Amino acid sequence: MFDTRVCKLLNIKYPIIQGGMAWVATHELAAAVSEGGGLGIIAAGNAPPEIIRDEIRKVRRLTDKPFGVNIMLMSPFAEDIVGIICEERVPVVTTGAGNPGKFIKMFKKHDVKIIPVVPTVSLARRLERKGVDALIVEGTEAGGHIGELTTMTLVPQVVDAVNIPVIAAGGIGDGRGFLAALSLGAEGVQLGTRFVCSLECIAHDNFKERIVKSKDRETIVTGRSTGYPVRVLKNRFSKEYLELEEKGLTFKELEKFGAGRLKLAVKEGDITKGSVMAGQISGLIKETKPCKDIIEEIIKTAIEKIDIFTSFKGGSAK
Ligand code: TUI
Repeated sequence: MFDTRVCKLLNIKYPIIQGGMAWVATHELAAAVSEGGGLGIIAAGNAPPEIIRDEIRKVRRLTDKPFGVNIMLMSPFAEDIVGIICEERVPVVTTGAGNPGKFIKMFKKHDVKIIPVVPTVSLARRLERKGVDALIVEGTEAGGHIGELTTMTLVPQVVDAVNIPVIAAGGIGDGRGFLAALSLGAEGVQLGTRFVCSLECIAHDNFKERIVKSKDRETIVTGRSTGYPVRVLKNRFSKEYLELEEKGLTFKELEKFGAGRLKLAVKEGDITKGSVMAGQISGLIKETKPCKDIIEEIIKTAIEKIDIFTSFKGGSAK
């Protein structure tokens, strides 16, 4: 039933892709998602290239299923990471925080499938012309670095503008969100925050608990003044960051203030002074469980709910 182009392209059972979250998306999480029938992703973040080579080799020891690497294009090591992905023959690459245009030829040459995250219709069109395999269309509900438009509005606009498969991201955390995304014309989903709260994710328990305990209005966006908006959960760090933005600190000064904060939250568990990047779906997440269970529940719910559409058939719109 969920035999979409995304499953065929990526050679996976379910069209569920894990977000490429810096510090969080390690080989442990990637292997668990891939073993569960989705596509696990190792996030390169700002990590040095050799660390990522090691992560790629480690994921291969844990699973023989397809997996991918996410390149954060603002990383100083982005170009070297591209080289390693090609050398190691990684099957799939996702990109974020920029335009991967200049790397597309290199990926094609090495038979690496390329799926960029896009926040606009114009970038989606441009990248389709350059030959990318699919697009992750991410709404502003997502955690971390975000665009302006919501998933609900952006996904159908990109679906209408391109012919390649679209994967919806931002604000999806369960089977209802999955089915909604398919209704908008997406052929797969990417989940970030939901997989943070998984058993296999190496994020500190404080980080996971902060998400599990959060309510609907607990994310805010820092960095709007710098042109690099980032969605995080409210805490002392985000409050101070916003105050410094109000005072008019420059991008460089704010960058210095924010340096090392994601690692502090994810690895050390300091959820007061660290940056707890998470999406608006945080309020929906009530427990930490294995990736396999997260994936299977999504599929089970979607199959149950799909009956809603068949019941419409005999309705008044006939
Ligand atoms: O990339 C993300 N989310 C991220 S990256 C990130 S990195 C980081 N930041 C602080 C500390 C440690 C690590 C955190 N969260 N999501 C995908 C995404 N890509 N969202 C928006 C975009 C995007 C934006 C502009 C993609 C392309 C783009 O293109 C601009 C252009 O040049 O056309």
